[in-house]
Amino acid sequence: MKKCSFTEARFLLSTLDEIPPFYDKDKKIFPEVALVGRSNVGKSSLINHLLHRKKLAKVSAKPGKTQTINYFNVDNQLIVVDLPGYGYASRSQEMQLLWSASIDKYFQKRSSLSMIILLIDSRREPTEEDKAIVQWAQHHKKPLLLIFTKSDTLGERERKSNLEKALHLLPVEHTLSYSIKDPRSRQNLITTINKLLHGLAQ
Ligand SMILES: Nc1nc2c(ncn2[C@@H]2O[C@H](COP(=O)(O)OP(=O)(O)OP(=O)(O)O)[C@@H](O)[C@H]2O)c(=O)[nH]1
Ligand SMILES: [Mg+2]
Repeated sequence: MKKCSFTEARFLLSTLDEIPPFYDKDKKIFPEVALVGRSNVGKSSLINHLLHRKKLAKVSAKPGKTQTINYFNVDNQLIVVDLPGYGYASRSQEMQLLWSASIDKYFQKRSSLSMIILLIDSRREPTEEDKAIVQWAQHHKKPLLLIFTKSDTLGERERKSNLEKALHLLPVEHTLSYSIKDPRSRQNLITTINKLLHGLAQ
């Protein structure tokens, strides 16, 4: 895959159903990068920031905004996937079960899944679900990037100490801190995604 510049993005589909992978015009499967993490961690905001589009993914100050799996085509090179967040207790149990089943199914069945981006709020401790995602990625040898979101909400010292604590619980090789208020976050993320996807192709 050539380097992806994240210049052009287009919404493809919003569903909880299992769907076939997306193909390019030469019938090659597009690699997929999925963003996962607890509700309100900032997945949809990060997608809008990364793709330079204010309202491509739905964002809310209240948890539980993204209720389906959303697929976006980026530069006709890869697919970015916005998943519903987990751990949102006020949602009905039925919806929670439906979401966790859909996320599980996505991870188990999606042959085009090439990279997982797990988001953790810089201010919060990782959860059991976060641990399960890390274990799943490591077991299935999927490239995994851990992103500490909302880094602008903490001072440098607190941010670093939280990061160290989280890495103790989630021993992950590739990490980034991210703020949608900092354009450098976006550039670092683009470089890292390209590096991890390229490593995969070698
Ligand atoms: N200060 C700050 N706030 C952020 C940042 N990223 C996201 N937020 C805020 O966090 C809230 C939740 O953002 P979303 O992007 O909707 O979170 P989500 O993970 O998609 O949530 P679900 O769809 O419920 O899973 C919004 O109020 C955002 O404005 C950030 O870098 N800094
Ligand atoms: Mg969302």
